[in-house]
Amino acid sequence: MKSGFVNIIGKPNAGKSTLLNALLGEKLSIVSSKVQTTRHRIRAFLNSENYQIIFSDTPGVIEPKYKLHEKMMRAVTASLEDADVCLFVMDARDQVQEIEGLISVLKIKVPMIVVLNKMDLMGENIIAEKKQAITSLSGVKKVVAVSANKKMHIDQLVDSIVDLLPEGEPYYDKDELTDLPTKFFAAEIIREKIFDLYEEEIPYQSTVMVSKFEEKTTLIKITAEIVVHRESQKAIILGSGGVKIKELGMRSRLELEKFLDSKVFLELFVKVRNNWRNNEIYLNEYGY
Ligand SMILES: Nc1nc2c(ncn2[C@@H]2O[C@H](COP(=O)(O)OP(=O)(O)OP(=O)(O)O)[C@@H](O)[C@H]2O)c(=O)[nH]1
Ligand SMILES: [Mg+2]
Repeated sequence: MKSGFVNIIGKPNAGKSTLLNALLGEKLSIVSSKVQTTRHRIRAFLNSENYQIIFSDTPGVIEPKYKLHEKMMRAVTASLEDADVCLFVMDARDQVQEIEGLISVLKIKVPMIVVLNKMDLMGENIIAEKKQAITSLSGVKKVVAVSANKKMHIDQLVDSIVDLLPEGEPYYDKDELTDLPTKFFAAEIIREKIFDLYEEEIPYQSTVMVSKFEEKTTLIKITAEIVVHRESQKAIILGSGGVKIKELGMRSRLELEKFLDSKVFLELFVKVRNNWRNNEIYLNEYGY
């Protein structure tokens, strides 16, 4: 039996969360075409007869500009220290030199697999060239080219991970998929829809908190609060005559029903909390 901790890191938008979902065969971590979607470390387990892999998806590596960013980067640094294997995910379109720089800044000490993601966007020759260039970088044990959203070469990647895992018994119950509460994922799903539906600063200056999660006999009743920086942003979230928030509610509810495999009644409220991203008390309250 092999078991161990595998942390997924890389630049924003490299496809880390898409990769986690592909590895699990289940959508757990939220994904968007915008950068800085993931804000928390998300732990999830992949079990088989002879291994248990505990994956951590993490926020993209960035230079912190406000307190929320600092907390996001703490999730990354923590994940560098407690892994058995590190999956460094890069977009196949990124320059090798840039990735080399980032790897050396991060001082990764555990065995590292570089995942050349989005291989579907590049020609085979370029992928082969990049693979070779990265293989020679110090600390790199293996390079695997994949497409996370087309689910190409995912099995190959799992095999490479298992090769590097230490022998050991499972850490978590085999029936569990994650150690985070369902309420957390409910809030994340709504946040994903905010990333899809709103532009500019709105996704970055808002967060979602589930204040009530009640399992009734025929449905789950969820009450969530969307928190923004300013009154003007509240108006944007609502949209004229409330059309935007209605759309947000509908998209969120459909995805929540899929995730929870139950009918959902969803109630959304919008709250203004001036500059919450820089306020320690609010950040704590919202789970950061
Ligand atoms: N073409 C292509 N697009 C991909 C692939 N994997 C992910 N994407 C897209 O890349 C974008 C970013 O994906 P995410 O999984 O949210 O990236 P991330 O690294 O988790 O981003 P942050 O959480 O912001 O750090 C989304 O639009 C994905 O659909 C891939 O293999 N091929
Ligand atoms: Mg992500």
